[in-house]
Amino acid sequence: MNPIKTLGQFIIEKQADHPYAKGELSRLLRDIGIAAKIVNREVNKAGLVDILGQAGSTNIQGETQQKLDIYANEQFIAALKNGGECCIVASEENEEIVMLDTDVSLDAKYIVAIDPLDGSSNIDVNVSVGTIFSIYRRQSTEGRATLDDVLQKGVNQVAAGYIIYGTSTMLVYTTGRGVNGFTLDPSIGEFCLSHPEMQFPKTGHVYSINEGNYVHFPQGVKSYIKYCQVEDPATNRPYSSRYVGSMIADLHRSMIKGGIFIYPVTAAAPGGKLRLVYECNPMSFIVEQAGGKATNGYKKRILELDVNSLHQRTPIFMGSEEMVLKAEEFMAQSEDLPNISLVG
Ligand code: AHM
Ligand code: MG
Repeated sequence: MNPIKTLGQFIIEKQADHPYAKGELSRLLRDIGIAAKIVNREVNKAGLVDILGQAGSTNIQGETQQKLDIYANEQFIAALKNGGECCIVASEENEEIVMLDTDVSLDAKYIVAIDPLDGSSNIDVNVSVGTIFSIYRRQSTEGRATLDDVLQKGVNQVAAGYIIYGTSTMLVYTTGRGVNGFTLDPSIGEFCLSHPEMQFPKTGHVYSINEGNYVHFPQGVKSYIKYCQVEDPATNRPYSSRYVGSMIADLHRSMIKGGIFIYPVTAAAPGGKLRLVYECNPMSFIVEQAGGKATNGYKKRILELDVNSLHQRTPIFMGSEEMVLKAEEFMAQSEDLPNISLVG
């Protein structure tokens, strides 16, 4: 029987690969792991909301119920504040950056960008949701860190990961040396290494896109969808269509089975819907580290896009390399480039 390796043990082992590391990043990852377990506990009880009380109401203990995405945001920020390794949190839930004003946090050298509960509309229907995080090193050397320290290109990420609260709960992360996945064993309350060195299959036969928006897609996306639906046994077509509506779940499936996830520009979202800093950059870092490809559909790596604002959006095409390249071919053939700067 193989011995279990916990996330904590794995992080310490990996730290030994960097003889000069002082352990700050390891502690930061550990803090995120702890907050993930707390959020997991609440997400698992979400179905009890009718018994325990809706958001905004008061539960049986007299505590006011919170929306889970706000709860998750507070838990991650509190864990990062207590840990003292992070000076700024940039979150989907906060309009502005959150400065962590403790004595130790002021000099901390890491910045964390986070989407505390992505796909949260799926909670009401008991479908997987997740947390996405991204870690940068602070660039400024004097005074307090600022928004400029947050607005770094994705290539500067030191680490990134996601937690998927699904049929089982998993934490998947990279520090730029491959991608490893850990499954939460509820009986011992630990994330245990279950998916070492995750790799995207080079190609797949599942495409993932909100096809309800079809009429509003650029011609290149429409042509690619039609390509996916044509019968061609040699390339395993027609492909299957799967769309959970939680990017983490759709991407996680693609990483294990092969596939492509697309959220293009649409008429309703002319710059794309998904956010660069805390959704697309971290997922793209993981995708590339697992041998996949992540671009804006116009042959530009997501990780190289300029970051101009905290809640900036981008179209995204990511997944198995050959599928992304094929989709980009169709994009390049069509003339209707969107009226936004996508070249970064
Ligand atoms: P959210 O951050 O408001 O939860 O939105 C992000 C989610 C992604 O997880 C998912 O891929 C996408 O929005 C689904 O959007 P749509 O319903 O437009 O297809
Ligand atoms: Mg989100």
